[in-house]
Amino acid sequence: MSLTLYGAPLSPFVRKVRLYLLEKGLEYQLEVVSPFSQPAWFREISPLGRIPALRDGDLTLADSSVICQYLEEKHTELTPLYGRTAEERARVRWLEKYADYEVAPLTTFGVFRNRTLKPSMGQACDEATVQAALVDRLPPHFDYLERTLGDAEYFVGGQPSLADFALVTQLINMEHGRERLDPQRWPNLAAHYERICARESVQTVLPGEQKILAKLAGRA
Ligand SMILES: N[C@@H](CCC(=O)N[C@@H](CS)C(=O)NCC(=O)O)C(=O)O
Repeated sequence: MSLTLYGAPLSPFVRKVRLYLLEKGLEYQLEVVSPFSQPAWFREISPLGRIPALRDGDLTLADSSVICQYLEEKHTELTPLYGRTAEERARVRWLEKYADYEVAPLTTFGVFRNRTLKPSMGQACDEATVQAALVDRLPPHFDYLERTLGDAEYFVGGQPSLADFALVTQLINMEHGRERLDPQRWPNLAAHYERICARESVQTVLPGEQKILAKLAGRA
């Protein structure tokens, strides 16, 4: 039975699941559901009204981490993306949680929402919130992530994992808000961002996102 992913391409959490599915080679169809105008039936699948949600036959699930971890356990025959040992799995989950709950509120709900989404909906950008995120609040997180990555290519176990994709998906939203990591200040992290963005999975989703961004810019 094929998988249906519900959500909108510019959501970092939807992108995380799309990258996961592409990296795993799992076929899926994207059914676009906007977080701003959801059909009534969507709450049955996602009780909190958040995207993404997934349908796999009779099973429906909400939350990007729950979805990816379900697919990981279901498809043990495919390349692991949550680490290969208990220790690696714990580190991947920690970094995924860190990206989702510490980085996302700043990169996505601070920078991207204000710079890109709000103007497209006729609302003013709160530049003070953007600057507070960029100048005060994000740097300590980037310092921690820079130290944690060190000079490794990937965060955990020498191979790509959800730790990499969960962070990069947030940084893509920051870039959609016209801000990038400073490579002088966070050279390892900036190189890691380029490395992950060069992957086929990311290159597959970005052109569609650029088209949506161009439409949003036309409305601003
Ligand atoms: N922890 C959730 C977060 C999902 C989330 O916050 N999605 C946002 C869009 S990026 C949303 O649906 N917001 C609408 C709302 O909160 O009502 C996940 O990982 O899926």
